[in-house]
Amino acid sequence: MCVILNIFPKFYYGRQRIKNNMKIAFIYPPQTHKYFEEDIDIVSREFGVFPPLGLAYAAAINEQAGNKSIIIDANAEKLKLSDVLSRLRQFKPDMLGFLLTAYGFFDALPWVRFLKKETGLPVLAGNVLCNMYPETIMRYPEFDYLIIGPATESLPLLVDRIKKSQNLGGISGVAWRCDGKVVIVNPATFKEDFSKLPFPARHLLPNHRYHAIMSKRKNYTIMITSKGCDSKCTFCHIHGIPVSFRPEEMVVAEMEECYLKFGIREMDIFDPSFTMKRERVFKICEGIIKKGIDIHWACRTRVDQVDQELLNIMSKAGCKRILYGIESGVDDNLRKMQKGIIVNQAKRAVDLTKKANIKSLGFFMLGVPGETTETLNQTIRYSREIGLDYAQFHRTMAKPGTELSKQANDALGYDYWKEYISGCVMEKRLPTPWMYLSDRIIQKSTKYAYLKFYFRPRYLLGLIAGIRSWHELKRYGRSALGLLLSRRDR
Ligand code: B12
Repeated sequence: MCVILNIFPKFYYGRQRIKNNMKIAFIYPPQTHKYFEEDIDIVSREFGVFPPLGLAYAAAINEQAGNKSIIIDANAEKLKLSDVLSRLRQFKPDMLGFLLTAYGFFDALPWVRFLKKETGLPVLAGNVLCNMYPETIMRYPEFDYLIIGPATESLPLLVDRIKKSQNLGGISGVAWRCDGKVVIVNPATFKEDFSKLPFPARHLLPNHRYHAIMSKRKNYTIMITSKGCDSKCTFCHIHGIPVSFRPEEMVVAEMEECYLKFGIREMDIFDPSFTMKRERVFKICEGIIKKGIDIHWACRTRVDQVDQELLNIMSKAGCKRILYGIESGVDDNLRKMQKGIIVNQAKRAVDLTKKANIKSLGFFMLGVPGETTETLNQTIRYSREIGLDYAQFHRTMAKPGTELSKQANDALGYDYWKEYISGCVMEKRLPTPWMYLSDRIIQKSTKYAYLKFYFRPRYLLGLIAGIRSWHELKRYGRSALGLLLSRRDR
């Protein structure tokens, strides 16, 4: 029989056994740059301070079920462990919650260890890493419960059973310990039902703390209106996530809530491809315009998923920036990474975007399958030729769950991400068997690409003319200096 008995921590000694509501403290530790990240160090550090959306969803789901949540964003608030402890003493939680990503696992682990030891509280974790490697994570005795996949149904059920000290059997999408053994029950589906998912608990976030390097207004936030993607790019694992959409009226309602309740005036829509469903975007934009929501927003999409009519209405609805996955200036490269576009489509999308009075940012990947010195230079040149307002250059890295990571694992002879999370291998760059160029060349080219793009005199003048605040100026200044002076090979 497995009954949950470990919810009587030091904080609660002598309290009644069955609680009416469960208090969960969701904690986001400071995030550090990692050697295997696709962004170079300076870009990663200066890119912005973003809300931990996954935690905000989990906190909202817990509240919707009649429980209490707080979010301690130690990353944005620059809190130390001692600060977190004193907030926990005030809130008196029953459980601690952490968001686990492959990149952030070893940022979170020491915090989990310390806070669990100090409070004696059980630890719950969720997010993309728990979906991929639940068994590996549960080998760490610090983790008591994992949510695997969407949390909307599993989290309230889990919490309810824990509250009543009942057996956890029969709940899907959860991992836990039972008589010293780990039990993992996969979810029935990984598809997120956005119509049941509450809005993220922004009332628990320090909204005034967030910003992106390009943001111009405060408060700033990020938002998700869909999950998954129907493209099959080899460097991305998102196509493994079933596609699902937040209903249009709910998207508009969430934006309105951001505007009215949280003073949000700028947001980044982080969907992999916001314009995947054209009619949906029209409805969302019409809703924003009708309600007069004065939020400037940005979104990410594919260059083959925009047209003039769509861009015009997006512009009218407050869209100020579109971040396009252009990836390469070489058709053969695009084909090898199964991007499903050709080079000319990027130029067309940027032109149309400009006509709609929206700025465009191009994401480029250096060191992609088949890359040579010539193709590398061709891509760097191309980034300057198509009239982009901003560009971001990524080293091609084998992210967990991607086709590229399979190739890297084959070259290594083991599953790097699994071993990394297990603590058996160090943080390092992964092999790139899909091309001949060395890591050093890609690193140097990435920095060179930034310098070539951003340090053009005419471009710099335009950028400075568009600066609206002292903070913005400081952010750009710091990034520029960092780029010029950085010597660290990260
Ligand atoms: C928003 C976002 C961010 C935000 C917020 C972080 C977050 N995860 O909340 C910011 C900007 C901070 C961010 C940063 C990064 N991100 Co990010 N991010 C996303 C994005 C676009 C959406 C996540 C989201 O909110 N989805 C919507 C919600 C509803 O779904 P969900 O995340 O699956 O959450 C549900 C459950 O998992 C669960 N849940 C989630 N968290 C928790 C926590 C607890 C305690 C519980 C109980 C449950 C729970 O509840 C939710 C509701 O069901 C995804 C891509 C995508 N479209 O999924 C990438 C993604 C997760 N990010 C990714 C990466 C790589 C990064 C960075 C490393 C980027 C970088 N180079 O700096 C950093 C890492 C930061 C870190 N250490 O956490 C990768 C992860 C790759 C991987 N395989 O591990 C993804 C998949 C993008 C990609 N193209 O590959 N990211």
